Amino acid sequence: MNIYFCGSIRGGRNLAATYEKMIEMLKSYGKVLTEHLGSDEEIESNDRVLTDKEIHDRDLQWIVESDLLVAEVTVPSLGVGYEIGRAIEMGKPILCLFKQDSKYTTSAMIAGCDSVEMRYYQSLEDVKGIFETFFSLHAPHRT
Ligand code: 6IA
Repeated sequence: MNIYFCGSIRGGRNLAATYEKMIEMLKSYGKVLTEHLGSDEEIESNDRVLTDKEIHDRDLQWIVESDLLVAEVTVPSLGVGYEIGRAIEMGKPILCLFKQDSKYTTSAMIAGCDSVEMRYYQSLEDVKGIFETFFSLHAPHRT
């Protein structure tokens, strides 16, 4: 099971620590192709060696290779919105997570989209339950 995790980079790193914890949780369900998203150091070293085009083309190829996409959408990010749109076109199952009581509001284009499962959470304990439900539906035979 290949999992593509999306989280804001240039949109703002306010929830980077949360991404890191989500990625750790996701690893029990499969291979997280975008493990670097939880680590500022890895993103920076990535950025030093890859051009924007190389990042775009590599990430898009990973979306093609993924079985599903999990996106933390609280911090607004053009890149995350773009990845969700491309994954919708590819027919991938998509789970979007939004942190309740944050200073942000979700885009209507994500919250109102029938092709994504939009879930709101307060704690990582909530996220755990959300992942269990989502993966039991989309990856019921995992080991
Ligand atoms: O627009 P954003 O930068 O917030 O878009 C974030 C999303 O696009 C993430 O879900 C990533 O999958 C992807 N992405 C954008 N930039 C990068 C990147 N380097 N490395 C890997 N994935 C990326 C940019 C480094 C940055 C510190 C300038």
